[in-house]
Amino acid sequence: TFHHKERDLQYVEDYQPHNEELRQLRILLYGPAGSGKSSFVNSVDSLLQGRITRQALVDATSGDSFTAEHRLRGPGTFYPFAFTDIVGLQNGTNRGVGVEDIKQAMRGHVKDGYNFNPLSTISEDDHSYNKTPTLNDKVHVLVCVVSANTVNLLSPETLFGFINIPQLAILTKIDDACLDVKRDIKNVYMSKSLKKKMEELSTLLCIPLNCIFPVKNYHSEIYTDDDIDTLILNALRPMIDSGEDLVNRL
Ligand SMILES: Nc1nc2c(ncn2[C@@H]2O[C@H](COP(=O)(O)OP(=O)(O)OP(=O)(O)O)[C@@H](O)[C@H]2O)c(=O)[nH]1
Ligand SMILES: [Mg+2]
Repeated sequence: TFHHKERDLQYVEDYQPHNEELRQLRILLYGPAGSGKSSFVNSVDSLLQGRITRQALVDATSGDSFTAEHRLRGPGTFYPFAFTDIVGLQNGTNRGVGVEDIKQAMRGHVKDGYNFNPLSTISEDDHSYNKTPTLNDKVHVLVCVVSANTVNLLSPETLFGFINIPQLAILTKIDDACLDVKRDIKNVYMSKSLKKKMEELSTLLCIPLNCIFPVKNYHSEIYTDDDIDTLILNALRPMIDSGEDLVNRL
């Protein structure tokens, strides 16, 4: 798994949606504040640019905005996949976006600029409610972002049960959670504690273990690194593939 960087990177760079109506695959990252959503977007951007970039603001939870849109610029134009990040409701707090609203957003009913309210869900009368979503308004892949040191803080609210789009998860901050991984990221698949976290997450979210990807985000690095890139690609490729599969099934 640590030898395919060039091949996987090429695959991602060459990706074009089969369906010509699709402008971009929309990948929704949701997870608690501080779980590493913005850092993941930056990490993908850094991977693609080959240098550390800061496209999304890290540590920037501010005011009432619980969502952000991120398109990634390629050599000529934008890549045909984009990330939306949504702060999920957390245990014991009133901050974040509830599951019902996230479901509405996934179906394409929530227009850009809508201010999510943790205490109420969007109604069909709201002017930000899109009554007739098209393929391009919908979310095509749902990714749960959880930090390896806080898996158990995830609220049961985050359960989506049966939804008609592919669901994956990334486990971030694996360097923080495991000393062996901090020392050498290649130890990731040997770590018993991380394996346990991934199993916990799999049970909690009811998604199979092979849909959960350990990631170390770029957060303090000055240069990109092949091993970090490899894990990011291991997570990114299945996101693209499962989104592409979904669109072709619709
Ligand atoms: N050690 C380590 N730190 C990380 C990693 N990913 C993110 N961080 C740090 O965790 C903190 C939170 O990361 P963000 O990317 O801002 O998290 P977020 O999910 O976007 O948070 P909100 O926007 O508040 O919802 C930052 O200080 C990051 O530098 C990681 O893989 N390893
Ligand atoms: Mg963020």
